[in-house]
Amino acid sequence: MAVLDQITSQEAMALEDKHGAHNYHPLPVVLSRGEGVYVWDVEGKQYYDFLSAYSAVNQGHCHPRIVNSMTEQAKQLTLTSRAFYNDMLGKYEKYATEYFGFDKLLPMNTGAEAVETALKLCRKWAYEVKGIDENEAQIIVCKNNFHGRTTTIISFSNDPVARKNFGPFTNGFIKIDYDNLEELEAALQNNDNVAGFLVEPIQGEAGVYVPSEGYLAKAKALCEKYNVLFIADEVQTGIARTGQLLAVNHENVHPDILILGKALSGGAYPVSAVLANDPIMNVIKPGNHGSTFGGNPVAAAVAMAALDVVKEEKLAENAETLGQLFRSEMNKYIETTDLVSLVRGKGLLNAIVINDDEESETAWNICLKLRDNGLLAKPTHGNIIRFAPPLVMNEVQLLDCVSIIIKTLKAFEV
Ligand code: IF1
Repeated sequence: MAVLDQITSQEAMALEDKHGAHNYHPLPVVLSRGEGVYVWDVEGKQYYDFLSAYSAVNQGHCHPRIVNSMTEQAKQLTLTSRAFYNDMLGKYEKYATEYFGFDKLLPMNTGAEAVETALKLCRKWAYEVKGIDENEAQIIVCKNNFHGRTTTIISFSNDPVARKNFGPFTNGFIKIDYDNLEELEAALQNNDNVAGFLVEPIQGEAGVYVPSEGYLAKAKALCEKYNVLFIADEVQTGIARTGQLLAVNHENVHPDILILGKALSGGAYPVSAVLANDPIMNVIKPGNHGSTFGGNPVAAAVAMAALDVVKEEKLAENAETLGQLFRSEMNKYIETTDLVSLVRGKGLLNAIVINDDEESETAWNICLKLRDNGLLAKPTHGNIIRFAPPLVMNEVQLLDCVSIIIKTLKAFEV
């Protein structure tokens, strides 16, 4: 079979099953085209995309501005490595540092790489600026976190499926409850070796847990009090997803280290970044860190286009408005049923909790039925379904999606 031959959904799934590692359990739908808020399967059926590749496609599928920036740059120069300069990286670094308000940017490719970069940066700052004894630095993390899948990152995960049989693990992490300032202060005040606090402004994979109002601001203040770096993982919550450019903007928090990924490229290309001010970022010297593709010209071009689109199309404002509409419409339905216990989220990062135990198949079966009804979403854990459409959605489309979701849920009411 020639690789580009048109194949059926069944053939595509069979190929992956036979030739690919089984590291995912995808919803059985085979996509072949995307445009804006829509995707189409190989048989030509159209769907609303309500996952946005886990908030990577905030700007909509195949946004012409972003695709064009990628193809134009790809015709010119794709990769130099950092052994040499190129004419795109400095322009991108200037653009992005001014865009987010930091002195410097360290370019990487995936979110996990950016998280690893932030951890290394925080530790090096701890030894060379704060003065912690070498190899004694501790970084506080939150239980039920998700920051990626590298061995160090799963070392501080408490998800058994992500951890089992991948040891031995990396030391130097303290786990506390999310949204618990008392535990954060207790971990800070009794330990001079704390270098940083790594936190998701909203815990995405855990089930879109929005912390109490003021949590992020008070946590940042505690970090300042104890000379500890506040590290915001905005890989999923950033780039306008929650109704502000960054989720920390809801509380006017300026992190010491900012981690970006996913929609930094609009989902067109792997682009991630770590941003910090000079007193922190300048601990990094030549040879300390990097990657072959980090800061490549295509990534630079794509990221600048993707960030332009966020501002020009007012995606944060749209996410805020449509998110409020989504939650208000879902709450009206929730009042009429026992099937769904709540809807929660910020902007267009939301989730519903199915009134069933974690092990039940209900959420999965609802997502299969949503697929049949023309909308794609996927459960995070057991009984929680995340809803995260592209931020370019309009009100008519959103209300159409709400009616599909409610119609589907009603079929599961007992
Ligand atoms: C999977 C969800 C999971 C992230 C945050 C770093 C990363 C992610 C806050 C790492 C990645 C992706 C990974 C993907 C599913 C998805 C995800 F929360 F978005 F749904 F897993 F939790 N920080 N999240 O959310 O970025 O290396 O993937 O570019 O691994 O199954 P990455």
